[in-house]
Amino acid sequence: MAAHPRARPARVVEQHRAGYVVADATDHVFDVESPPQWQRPPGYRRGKVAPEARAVVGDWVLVEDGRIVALLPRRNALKRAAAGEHYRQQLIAANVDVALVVCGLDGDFNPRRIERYLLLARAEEVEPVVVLTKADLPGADPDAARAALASVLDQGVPVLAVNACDPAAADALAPWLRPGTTAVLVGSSGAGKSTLTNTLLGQARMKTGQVRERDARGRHTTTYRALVPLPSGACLIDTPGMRELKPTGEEALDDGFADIEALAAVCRFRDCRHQAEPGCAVRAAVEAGDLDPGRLANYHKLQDEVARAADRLAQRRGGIPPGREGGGRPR
Ligand SMILES: Nc1nc2c(ncn2[C@@H]2O[C@H](COP(=O)(O)OP(=O)(O)OP(=O)(O)O)[C@@H](O)[C@H]2O)c(=O)[nH]1
Ligand SMILES: [Mg+2]
Ligand SMILES: [Zn+2]
Repeated sequence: MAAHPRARPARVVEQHRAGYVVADATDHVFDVESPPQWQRPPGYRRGKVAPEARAVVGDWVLVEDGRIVALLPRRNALKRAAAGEHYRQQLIAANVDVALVVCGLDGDFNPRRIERYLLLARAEEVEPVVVLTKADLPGADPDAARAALASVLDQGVPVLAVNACDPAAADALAPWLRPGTTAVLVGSSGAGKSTLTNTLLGQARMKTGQVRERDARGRHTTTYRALVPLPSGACLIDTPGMRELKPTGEEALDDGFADIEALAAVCRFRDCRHQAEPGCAVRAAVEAGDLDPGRLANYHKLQDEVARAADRLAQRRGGIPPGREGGGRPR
């Protein structure tokens, strides 16, 4: 601050390749340049500043003379690991209270993907709400979908089925869009994130695009993240559809898989992997029909991915992965 006496706080509302758009306290919206150290010098593989140290939509920054001069501390940031050889985090949005996990009740519906989103949200203490769109389409079966998400519902995560084009969707979402709340829409391309944004806004501000007939896949219509103030007084962040959701290694499976962790606590062996060990309470629950085998498989897969990402993260930081210093976890 001392070095920038004329700097003013503003919130990042759009993020483009070339720079940012911010809004200040008077709702004045304007373009700003990034600090030079955030811009990758041509010919360099990596910029001087790590991606997570640069502003994303939802961040507060200090602006002076049309340029960002500082990133203010953030409360949290929804993130995933970026694809590629090197460990890198990709921030989706910062300073968020609620994650609206949008999934169509067409070919897009996938409980395993939803579990993945919930894992990422909880790691940052973002409250997840599952929004199943396209409930109006012939063939949509909200009851069957809710049954497939029984363990998610059991953990207190709300699951709503809506027609994203219908203003009634705004009423259904109202409890999570109170004044001062920041909510982010996440989900695959074509799930209906921008359609919901427009319905909540009461006007067609974001471009939407038809999905492919064959497999209900979207065409990546939204290409940048945007924060829009809603009439309700909440802030809503629309994002481009994501293909891949890799954990960063900072997640804990305990919250999202409390049912499996509770069963694991009574397995005969403390280090039971729930594969072929005798006295495994988790496998017994699957055999008794009390636990979805797909959910268990996803748990194993995610556990593996989180552990591997945690190793890569620790390598990058040059330390020992958190919680792995002393062998197994005590019972
Ligand atoms: N009938 C019906 N159509 C919907 C619903 N939600 C979305 N759609 C349609 O699905 C298509 C994709 O919607 P978008 O809002 O563009 O999807 P998106 O999630 O923003 O996709 P990306 O921007 O590509 O990530 C559009 O043709 C919408 O009209 C719904 O609840 N009911
Ligand atoms: Mg969109
Ligand atoms: Zn076991």
